Amino acid sequence: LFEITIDGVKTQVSENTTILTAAKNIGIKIPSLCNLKLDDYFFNNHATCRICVVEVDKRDGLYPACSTICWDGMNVVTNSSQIIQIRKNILELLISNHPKDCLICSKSGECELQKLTQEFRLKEIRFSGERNQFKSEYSESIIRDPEKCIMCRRCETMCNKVQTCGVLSAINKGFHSVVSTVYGNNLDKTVCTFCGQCVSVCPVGALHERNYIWEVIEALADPNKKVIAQVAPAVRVALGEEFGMDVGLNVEKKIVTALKKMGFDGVFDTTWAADLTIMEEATELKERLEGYLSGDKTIKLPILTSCCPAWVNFIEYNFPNLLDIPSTSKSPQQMFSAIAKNVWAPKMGIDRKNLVVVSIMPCLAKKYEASRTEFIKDGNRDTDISISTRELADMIKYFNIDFKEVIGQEFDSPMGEYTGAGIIFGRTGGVLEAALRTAYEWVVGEELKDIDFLKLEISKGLIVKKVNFGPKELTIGIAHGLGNARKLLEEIESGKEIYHAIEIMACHYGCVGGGGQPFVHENIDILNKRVEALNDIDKNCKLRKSHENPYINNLYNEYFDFPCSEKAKILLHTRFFK
Ligand code: HC1
Ligand code: SF4
Repeated sequence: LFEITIDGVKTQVSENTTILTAAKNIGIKIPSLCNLKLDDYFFNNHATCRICVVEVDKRDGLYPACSTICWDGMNVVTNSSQIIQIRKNILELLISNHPKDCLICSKSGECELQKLTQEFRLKEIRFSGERNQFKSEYSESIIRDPEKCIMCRRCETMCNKVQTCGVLSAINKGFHSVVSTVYGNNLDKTVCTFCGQCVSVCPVGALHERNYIWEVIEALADPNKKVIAQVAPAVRVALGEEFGMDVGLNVEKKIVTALKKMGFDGVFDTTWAADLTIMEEATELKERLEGYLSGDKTIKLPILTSCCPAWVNFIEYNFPNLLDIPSTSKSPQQMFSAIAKNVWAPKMGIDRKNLVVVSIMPCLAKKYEASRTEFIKDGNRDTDISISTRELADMIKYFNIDFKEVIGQEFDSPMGEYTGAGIIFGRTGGVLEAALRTAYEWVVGEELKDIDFLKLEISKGLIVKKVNFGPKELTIGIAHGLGNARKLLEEIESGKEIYHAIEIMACHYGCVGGGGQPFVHENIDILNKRVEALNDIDKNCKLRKSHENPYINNLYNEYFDFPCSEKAKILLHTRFFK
């Protein structure tokens, strides 16, 4: 530890602390734009924007606070007439080269450049700038507006260092510099997984979701269409943030009422389908485990969860030789829609072409998943439209619904009832935990009394654990972030460690940190609170194991007979493509 002084306040700092962090620790705010530290998982310190300049020891020149490491006895001034003039110049230069369509920008209200401009009370831009002439680029999930790129390079750090996807990197010089894909290709012509984590950290509107709100509203306005919604587990513990409600508050009942007020004919729960996914996936796990333990050399382990569509893209692009090990069970989104279109609609006398299934997801890759050809029948998608939590918030605002005051109601039945196992799908480790709760009882043949037996520390991002499974011990791996997934897959390829089951989620903390969730900016604690909220819902559920869901059991009795039956394989399973 050594002592430094910031704006006349003495403070002790440890080695390798930046001025920005030291100031933050004593409540002195230095404006910054490119710098972003979420936790050990994500740290962008390219020092490109220079908004955070400060004076040090009355020396000549200014120092970027984000990348200058403190030294003993240092004396820092964060605001002086010189600094303020320079900051104003920097901000003006940045904005001179930025489109000024803030009124209709997708990031308006959340944009960190807009916020900084307001905080600085900037009233003029003296420079004309030399605007980049980059084209916007569209994919099913994500839109890139390179004209808005401010070269903070957060997306590049996320895509390359954290996700190890290598899709985005800085090109060109001066006014022409921008973060781009290879040859400026559309994201869908690259190995982009559509994880949307770059969108989560982009401070401006250069990367944002493709918005499908107006397609939903058009369907709602069409008298010939029946429109139903499915709501993902993680949406309910994040949507309230958009309306100033407590972080982690479960607003599922209010969501149902809000959607009904908009004109949805049915509002169901993806969590119900998560229980269905577990029935299929736990059966696969049981069959593969029993085969493997009996010495059948043709059985391959580990089984990999496959409900995260960005993760599926990642393995398809990067590890095509491992495509025979993921579970073939469809994701809950796709299971729900398959049942809605093929079982529920005929029962209700609705032609599948007149039924519009809207999924409300914390995820941007779900938009892409819905468009995959294996989920389209005779030109009609199973999931017609997927919108994000943020898009749902916007829709509620368009419809002028006072969300805070709305009286909640239950999801429609059936396809609305869930167990605690389904709800924890929305956080890291939850899918595997849910599968093991069921597989334990099926394989070991006795009741699992200690339901919380996994005790996961999910903030670690990569968990390898031995768990007691009756008389046997299983080795499981759990990863969030595709870089962590890569480490596990490389271990499988090398045969270094024998895993029995692995769960992978592309996003930080799982779906609660999805690319379509309300922005957390630098407040990682929000993700922890969303996780705790899902855990609380699980703990308060009367039923906490998917195989105890009576509505799922009815479906098997009436339609599929048993999990992984021939009928179930047709409707509830999928395949992967090299
Ligand atoms: Fe997820 Fe899933 S948990 S993928 O994280 O398996 O998006 O919430 O809906 O499909 O249920 C997302 C969340 C979600 C699916 C489920
Ligand atoms: Fe990279 Fe994910 Fe963004 Fe695609 S969506 S560019 S994979 S961070």
